[in-house]
Amino acid sequence: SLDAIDLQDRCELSNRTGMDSETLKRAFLNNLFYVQGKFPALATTNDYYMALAYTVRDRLLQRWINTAATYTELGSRTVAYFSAEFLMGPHLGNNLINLGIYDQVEQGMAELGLSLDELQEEEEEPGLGNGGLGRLAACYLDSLATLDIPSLGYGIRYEFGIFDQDIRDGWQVERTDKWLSAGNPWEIARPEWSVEIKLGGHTEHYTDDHGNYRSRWVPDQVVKGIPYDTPILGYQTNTANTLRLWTAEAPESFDFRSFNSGDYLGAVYEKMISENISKVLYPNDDSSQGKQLRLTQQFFFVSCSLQDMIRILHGQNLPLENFHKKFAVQLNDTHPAISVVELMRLLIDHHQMDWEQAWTITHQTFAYTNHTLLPEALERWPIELFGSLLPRHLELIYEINQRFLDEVRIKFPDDEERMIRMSLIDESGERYVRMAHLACVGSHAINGVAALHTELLQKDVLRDFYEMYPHKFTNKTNGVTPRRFMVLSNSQLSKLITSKIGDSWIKNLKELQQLEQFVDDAGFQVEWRRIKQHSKTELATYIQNNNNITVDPDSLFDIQAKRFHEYKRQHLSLLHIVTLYNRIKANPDIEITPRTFIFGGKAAPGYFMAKLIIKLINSVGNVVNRDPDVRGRLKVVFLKDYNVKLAQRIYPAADLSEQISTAGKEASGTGNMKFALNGALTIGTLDGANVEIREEVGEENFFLFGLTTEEVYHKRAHGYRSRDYYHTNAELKLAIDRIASGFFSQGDAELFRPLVDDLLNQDQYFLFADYASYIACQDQVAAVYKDQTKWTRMSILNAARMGKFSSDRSIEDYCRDIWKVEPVNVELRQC
Ligand code: CR1
Repeated sequence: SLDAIDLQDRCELSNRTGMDSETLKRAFLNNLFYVQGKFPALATTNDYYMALAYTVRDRLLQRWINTAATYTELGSRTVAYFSAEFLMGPHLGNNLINLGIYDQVEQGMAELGLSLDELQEEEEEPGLGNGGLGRLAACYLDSLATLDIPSLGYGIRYEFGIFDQDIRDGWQVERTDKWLSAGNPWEIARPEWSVEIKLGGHTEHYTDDHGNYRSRWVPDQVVKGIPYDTPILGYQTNTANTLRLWTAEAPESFDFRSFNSGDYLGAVYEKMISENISKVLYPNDDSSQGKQLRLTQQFFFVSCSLQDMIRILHGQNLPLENFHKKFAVQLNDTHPAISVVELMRLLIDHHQMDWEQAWTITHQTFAYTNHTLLPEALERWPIELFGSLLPRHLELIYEINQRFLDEVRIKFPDDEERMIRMSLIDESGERYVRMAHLACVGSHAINGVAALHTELLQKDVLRDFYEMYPHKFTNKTNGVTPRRFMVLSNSQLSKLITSKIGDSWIKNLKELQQLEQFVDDAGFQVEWRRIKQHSKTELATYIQNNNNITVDPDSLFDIQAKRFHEYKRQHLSLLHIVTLYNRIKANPDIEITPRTFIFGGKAAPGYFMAKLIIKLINSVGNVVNRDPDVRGRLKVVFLKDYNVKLAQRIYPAADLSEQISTAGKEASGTGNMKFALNGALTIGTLDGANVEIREEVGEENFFLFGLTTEEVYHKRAHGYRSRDYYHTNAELKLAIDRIASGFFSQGDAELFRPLVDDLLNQDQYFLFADYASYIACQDQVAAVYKDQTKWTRMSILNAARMGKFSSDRSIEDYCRDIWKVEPVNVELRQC
């Protein structure tokens, strides 16, 4: 135990790389003493967590330094993943898994009387993302490192990540996320690599000594970007890549000037304004707000990163002309699209390169991933706002546009309409810069994130660009990392799988296919079911403790966990719940498959309808969970503050995964993959990656319902009237009437009126059109669940056939088709 180890002993421990249980234990106590300055009697759980984190970090550092040294020596071609969001989730558990020391550490901690689970719980997760897009970036960093691909993640070190969600009286309440307040043991600041960023001001034009016409940017504000590095270790490899996030500060020189002029408060104000840039993550998923601070954030991290890359290039004695040979930059949506112009500016204005060469380098450097078809998410910036913040960039955009439109004119003569549609500038009313167009023109590759999504991009949203540059387009179906979302979060299932087929599935997920040989093995089925039951029981305990609701682990766990958005249709699931409830009220003895409906997810703070849907879930839950007629057969649970940590508890416990977006709206989805990998069956539409999941697992193992994308388009074009469905479907009418009457809101018939009115009069997302098909499909789900052998069989087949959806496969596709980059082996040397 802790007390048994002599204080004197602890001071003498210094081994920072050993991985055996004894060495780890001693290093841990050493860190408690020297880093936290504590001994066991005074230590808090946080002290223990920090001591363990530093113990793990020491073991990462050796790999990290070796990796950097190897890349520097070899001048390796490197992927730079530019993303405004990295939703990393807790580092501790993942690093233990990837180092291969999870079990040793768990045992070592237990010997000291500590629980590794509790220590992991202590970590405040870095929630520097909203949802799928940010989490995808995190999965991709894991796969890049695991596949030994030299890479850097570049983004923003938001002081406040995605808000913490509280529920009060059934409503979402936002609280600021103070993830840095207890310190962050995983990052290292690198102030020596700070860079300066210009903002605002005007441009000047002059002729240089060689008689060349040149431009320069005279900003009215300069801020400093300071990089903070976090090591990203691959699974069972020596490769540890870097996530480099930028913090904004005021440069000393500026403070100084104001200070000398006596304007002390002015100087401090300047500092405050600068620091605002990296203060907070915009909490909108799939929508753009068009705020100046957001554009500033985008430019800030992009300019910092490109300057950093030029420094690295010079550091390896490579000429600037080789920029695109040294780096492949992936633009994660249009958020970093301004980098196309910033790289042009750096090459032309700072390094005197001519336009043609600068453009060749630039467009060979960048590739663009589109993540959404929703029009409200396509970023555009009013010209005024853009020009006042980035005057030089606006000039460059005009020049890029002119040359681009000349190309369009040559390829499509006499097609004025096309030129207007494709221009980088939207001139239909107030003038805007169209960031997706900029990304398309400035990149050599463009991709969607699922087969259907890429097809729709080509046919619809980016059709003109597809016709112009068909060779640029490819599909790259999303994937998820099996390390975090199986090995770490579902250790029992992982161990069962490994006991049957060995552990190479963890790096080669296609090998899960071998599980098919056990699908009819009764013993294996029993084990499979026992583990699912175990995870459900654990989630039930969590629900009991957090929501004070008792749920039955034998009931069907029906889960929808994702951001709240009308297109994702959490309220369609609600209509199903109300329908089941109505059936019970009409006939209390009706035979019904017991179900626990679990929801998790945040709504954008300004998205009224999404927040109203959360309120409705809680209101329906309050009635259904207490009604004696229900006899506990239905439970509705809203789990607050859905984040990566909670997601890791949820996936293993799901029987049914709700993937019920309106066809043509969800670009891919990635939760759908994590659920199925953990053996949940999917009820879903033919949307996003659902299409490919169904193809892989087999249509007989997937609960399909709803309109297809084409049917939705067709209905919309021919005047969809949701009210007709309401009048012709008695169960639907009853469900809507119950909600509208105030039955779930203590008689208040006004509360949910905006939602009900919208569904009756608009129903943009075709809930009513899909209702009957959804209910029929859910009835079938309930019937199959009663046959546990059949269900288990389907569950095993789902997991066994998910190999395609590893983020390793996605990254291999990007490496081969877009980045043209090869793995680099890192040898461990003594540092
Ligand atoms: C999409 O909505 C997709 C992720 C990751 C989201 C989701 O379907 O799985 O991206 N898009 O590709 C998004 O956040 C800003 O757009």
